[in-house]
Amino acid sequence: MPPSAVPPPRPGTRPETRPETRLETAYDRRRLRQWLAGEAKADGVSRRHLLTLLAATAAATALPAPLPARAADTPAIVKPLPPEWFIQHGTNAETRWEALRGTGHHTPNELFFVRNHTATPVLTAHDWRLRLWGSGLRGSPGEDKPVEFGYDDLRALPSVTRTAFVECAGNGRAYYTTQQGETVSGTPWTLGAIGVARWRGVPLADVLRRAGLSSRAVDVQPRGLDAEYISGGENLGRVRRPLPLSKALHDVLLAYEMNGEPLPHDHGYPVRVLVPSWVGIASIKWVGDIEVSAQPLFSPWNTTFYRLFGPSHPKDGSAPLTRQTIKSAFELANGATFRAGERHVLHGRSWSGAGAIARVDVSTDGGTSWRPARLHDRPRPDTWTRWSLTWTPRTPGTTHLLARATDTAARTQPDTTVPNTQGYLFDAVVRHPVTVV
Ligand SMILES: Nc1nc2c(c(=O)[nH]1)N[C@H]1C(S)=C(S)[C@@H](COP(=O)(O)O)O[C@H]1N2
Ligand SMILES: [Mo]
Repeated sequence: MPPSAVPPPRPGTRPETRPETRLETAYDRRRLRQWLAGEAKADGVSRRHLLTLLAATAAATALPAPLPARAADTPAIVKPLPPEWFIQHGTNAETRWEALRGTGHHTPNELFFVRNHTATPVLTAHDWRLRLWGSGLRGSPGEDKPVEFGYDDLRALPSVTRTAFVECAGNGRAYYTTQQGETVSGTPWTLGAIGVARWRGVPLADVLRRAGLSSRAVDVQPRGLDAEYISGGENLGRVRRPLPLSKALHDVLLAYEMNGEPLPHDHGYPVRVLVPSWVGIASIKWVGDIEVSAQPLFSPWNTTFYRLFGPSHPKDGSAPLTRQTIKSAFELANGATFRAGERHVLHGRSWSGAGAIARVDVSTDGGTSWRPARLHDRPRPDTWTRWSLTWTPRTPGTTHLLARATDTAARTQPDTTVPNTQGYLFDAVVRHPVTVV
């Protein structure tokens, strides 16, 4: 985090009880409006820094009652994480690709990766409310007088079921280092920060209309009920990220079922946002409230995080990330062994945020020659396509398996990805090491 002119609230303090913070926030919000309207000079403060600052101070003053503190030894993830299924990274758990072998198109809930900024809150549907508020609703209801929906209210509305992946923007991040020699920050996921599920829920568009969506609305910002996120000593508030109204009205769900079961605690029970084809951070779990705004919204999750920074990107970063990139993975352990002279069937999956998968080419000789894989799913957007290819290795030794996908938007996986400091959106062909014995 850049140093900020406004002192961050000390962890454990209730910032909203500090009157000076309220004044600062009112001031900052006015400045932000003026600045966006071209009236304020940034006085040497970068756009990124200013946005970060405003987002952090706004968050600190607008919090629902904090959750009770968790015991220090309470695990961040509720479901079992057997080591043959998951690689643990702190509060996160990555699915092992070899564990997906033989599962169907949809990832079983028990196997689905978990990305938690803090820890899974165990909530009850009975007490849960969705609160909608802000200047983008008719009458501009404040946070203290929101439009409310209970769990049963949502379940009573017409539902939609759709298959979609949730994939972390940092999926594949480890390969920036292992394949490209780059130093990047963040969880070193290999390729297992993705899962595909059948999500059932209510279109966000229907709930927004029932809440009194105004024609002036431009952004919506769902916020999670998990604990506030503290990063670099700064309290960034609860996990939240704005979404343009156009996407919110297009295909976003308030999901309460995952593969035919109520959402598991770790995946957002009782209700999560599901934003098809976009980076995972957009799909806010344990959603508690949604700000609907007539002005653009900012949070650290669209200013500091989830933009591309680095020498090859604009000085203040790229636009906030939206669609996921294109990737492929083998349903194999790293260093899997194969008997020479025998016929093997290699299995894998490819997916893209920009369209369906049009073709997949596989190399079993480290990238020298390529053969098209057989596709097993009718390619569809927002989900992966399973594929296979036969292989009869001849000579014992180590080699690399490579898979390169092309999507219906004509994107093909490159040999290298232009790096960014936070290691997002890796899309290069991954070299999967195997041994022939
Ligand atoms: N409230 C809340 N929502 C969240 C997160 C979080 O930590 N808190 N993590 C986000 C990120 S970064 C990702 S990749 C996805 C992961 O969803 P999953 O844990 O169900 O796989 O949830 C997103 N939604
Ligand atoms: Mo993520």
